[in-house]
Amino acid sequence: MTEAWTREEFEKKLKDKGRLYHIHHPYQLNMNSGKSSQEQIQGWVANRFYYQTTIPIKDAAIMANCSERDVRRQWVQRILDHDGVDGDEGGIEAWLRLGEAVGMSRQEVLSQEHVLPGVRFACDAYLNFARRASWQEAACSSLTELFAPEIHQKRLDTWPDHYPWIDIEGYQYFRKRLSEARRDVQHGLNITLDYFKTREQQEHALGILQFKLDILWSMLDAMQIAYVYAEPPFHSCPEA
Ligand code: AHQ
Repeated sequence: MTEAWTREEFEKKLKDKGRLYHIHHPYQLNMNSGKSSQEQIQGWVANRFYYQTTIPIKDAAIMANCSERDVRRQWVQRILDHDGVDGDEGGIEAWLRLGEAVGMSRQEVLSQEHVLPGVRFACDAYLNFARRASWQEAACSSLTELFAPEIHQKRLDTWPDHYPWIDIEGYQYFRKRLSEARRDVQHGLNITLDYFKTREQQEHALGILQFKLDILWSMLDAMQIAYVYAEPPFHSCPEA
């Protein structure tokens, strides 16, 4: 029987997965180094809007599976952060403002007309996982946010100089996630370290985190093919 990792070893194994985070994806590298066109930035914002609107539904699915009041009292904040409350419009509204800041109308972003099949499938896979898995497994899948503050900070540090045409009001979402992600991920990490105890369970948790890394990577793959290689879905099909 392989011995379980200590809590510290397990946490390090989870954090070592950061090596595969989508901050290293060519699409993300291009955006952060100023190489992206307005169309590529708009494509990313419009496609990531589908991911953003999926998150609170995913979190509600986790809450629906969770019988522990103390966990729900904390987890509910994630939904409010995205959907908003009186006095704070929330992340989905902030993302719509990002859409306007990069030159799209709210309606164009809300219409989902730009959402690529690969992005939709990846986001729907995340939501369906959260509905079907235990709430502890779904909490574990949110741990990609261990690496999110760095990616939000990188955008805030690099995009204003690279893309002066983007209205800086649009960056409010990234600023807001810096603190929200740090708070959320501490809760998700504690749930994960407490719940996955045997070596087999710990390895399973690493597999769940890899699944979520695959989701984030696949979303950018779809955008890379459509907006960088200029080979959008069905581009090679005969004209109607
Ligand atoms: O804006 C993001 C966000 O609200 C969340 C929630 C969290 C989850 O529950 O899976 N993950 C996540 C992420 C957000 N932004 C992504 C980005 O690159 O801007 C990163 C993503 C994540 O790391 O999972």
